[in-house]
Amino acid sequence: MAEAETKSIDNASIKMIEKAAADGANTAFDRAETMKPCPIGAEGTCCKNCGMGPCRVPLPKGKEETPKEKKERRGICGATAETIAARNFIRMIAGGAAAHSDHGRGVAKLFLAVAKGEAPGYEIKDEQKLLQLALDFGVTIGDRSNNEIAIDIGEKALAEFGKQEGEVLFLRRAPLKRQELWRREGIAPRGIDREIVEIMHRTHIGVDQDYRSLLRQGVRASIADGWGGSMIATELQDILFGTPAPVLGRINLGVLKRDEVNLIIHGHEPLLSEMIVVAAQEPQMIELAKSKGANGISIAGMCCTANEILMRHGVPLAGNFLQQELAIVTGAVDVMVVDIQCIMQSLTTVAECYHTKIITTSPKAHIPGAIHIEFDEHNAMESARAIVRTAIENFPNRGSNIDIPKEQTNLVAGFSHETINYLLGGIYRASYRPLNDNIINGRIRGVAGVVGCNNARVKHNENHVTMVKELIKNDVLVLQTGCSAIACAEAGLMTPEAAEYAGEGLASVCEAVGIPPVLHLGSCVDNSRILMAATAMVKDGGLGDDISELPVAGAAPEWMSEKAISIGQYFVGSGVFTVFGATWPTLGSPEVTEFLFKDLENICGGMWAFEPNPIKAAHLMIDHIDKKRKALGIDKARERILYDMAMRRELEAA
Ligand code: SF4
Ligand code: MSK
Repeated sequence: MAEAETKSIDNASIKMIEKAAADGANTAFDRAETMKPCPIGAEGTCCKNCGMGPCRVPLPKGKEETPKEKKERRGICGATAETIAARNFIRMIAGGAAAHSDHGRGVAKLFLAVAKGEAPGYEIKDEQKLLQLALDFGVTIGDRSNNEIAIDIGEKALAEFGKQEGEVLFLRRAPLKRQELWRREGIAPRGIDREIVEIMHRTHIGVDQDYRSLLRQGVRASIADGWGGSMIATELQDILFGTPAPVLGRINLGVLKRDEVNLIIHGHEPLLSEMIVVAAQEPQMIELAKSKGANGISIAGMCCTANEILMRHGVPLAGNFLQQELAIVTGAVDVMVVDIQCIMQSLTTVAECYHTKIITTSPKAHIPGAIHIEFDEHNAMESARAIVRTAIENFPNRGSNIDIPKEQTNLVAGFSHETINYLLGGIYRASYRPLNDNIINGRIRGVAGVVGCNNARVKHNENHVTMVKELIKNDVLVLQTGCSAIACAEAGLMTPEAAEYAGEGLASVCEAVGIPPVLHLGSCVDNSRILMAATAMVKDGGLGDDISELPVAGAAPEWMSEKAISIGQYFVGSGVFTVFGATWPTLGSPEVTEFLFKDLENICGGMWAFEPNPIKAAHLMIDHIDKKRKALGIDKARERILYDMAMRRELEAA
């Protein structure tokens, strides 16, 4: 038991790590022990961009490098450690931005098909948001039907990906000062695909060989992700499936049911999972399940698909990235259906120890050993029914080796940017004014976006929960997405009662508005909601003219994916100080690291930091928030409040 306890802070996961060991199922927790990272690659100084390499140019350890040695420390083509580290870093951005944006493209294609009446089963659910987007995109509303408007929006959205000139349209949503900065610095993205392709071109052997211009292109591509591909995904998904509103849910492996068919939906896109949720409720499916001896059909989510269906339907959430194999280890999962991103190839080998069937659904994501039932937007309901039927048929094949941990926790999710607006200001005068006022009067010190993955190199969920508790204790309101949101929800931080962990000022606001101190904003692409929330704070006034002036900070304390690097870079590129934990991929080049951690502040108003200790990282964020409060001249208000509290404590003690 002691060994499993060193791998996760979550009791349900600890139990399943133990069970996996007993069952002989090899998981990421085991592989992280046997597979040690290459120290040169980890620091970003290994290049394999051509057939003469790989070339390794590590920083010499334990001795001062002479200027001659530094000059000669190059790859065969002459590339320096700076060039190699910068190329590797922005190739990560390209990978992450491509993943988010291809997701956005898929949503735009479905959106257009729905508008044209070619995707039965789907409909436009949020008319208000449709009309808002029409205004943003300059689409005529007049007396046209929703579908006519939606066709124009869908075509404009799709065109954003292949656009060659001009600017990504959603840049216009940013504060004016930010737009001007992007244009002045030459980092306003022209088209989404173009910026990603340009990274691949510039990083080819013998093209861009100045780390500063390479890194600037990285910023430009990341902005195309956050304010382009990801924002398109979020906006169009909201119009198609409904903009999330607060919803009560349950979370952790304990949501699996012993007496029901368990179907887990894992990945990132809500396109098919929305249909699976509907198919599982059809009377003929429930009848079929009963005929196989089950009491019903239970759907649970995993990773970001989970966040999507939780936010809109309250579907229970089984866990985050490092719990995907552990769910199968329960022995109670009849089907795990996956789409794209963050799906471990080992799911099929873990499943061999049990009865679970793995079903892939995306034409872009196949896994040997899985069943492939391809998602066809023109016939989505049929694919969904086939998947549900497969799960039901597999229910009788469950063995006796079943152990579902009892752990499950309540959470409140569904905090879209619009919902926060309504909750704070009321439906008729929706506004961020109360948030800004409480920041100005010091009850709320600032706002932090804490996002990102699990990383098998650090104890599962520990950094997320420790950092977020420290932030709310210091009156910082926390906005979350992705696996970080799942980690904190599992720790019980997403209920109004969690205000007990918050400082007095933040707790008083949470109690007055009726919100938890930690708000769940959705999946990885929904980090675009955090950009919109920050923009709304600027536009409401009193906190400066740009995102970089706000008392806000970002973090991904257990990041691992390229998408997380792209997200972090667009936070920074939008003016937000952003701290990553776990590991940092440019430490082999002090110049590149210095550019990202310091010089970028002069270009973007935001910069990166790396701090693996989550408490220290939280205090870097708090210090930054205090620095911004001081610059805004609102630091005194908070000091007064702190003085009052101290006085009160003294009085109580007397
Ligand atoms: Fe080596 Fe240059 Fe080829 Fe990279 S591009 S592998 S540094 S020769
Ligand atoms: S799923 S990108 S592990 S957050 Fe979005 Fe989680 Fe990171 Fe994947």
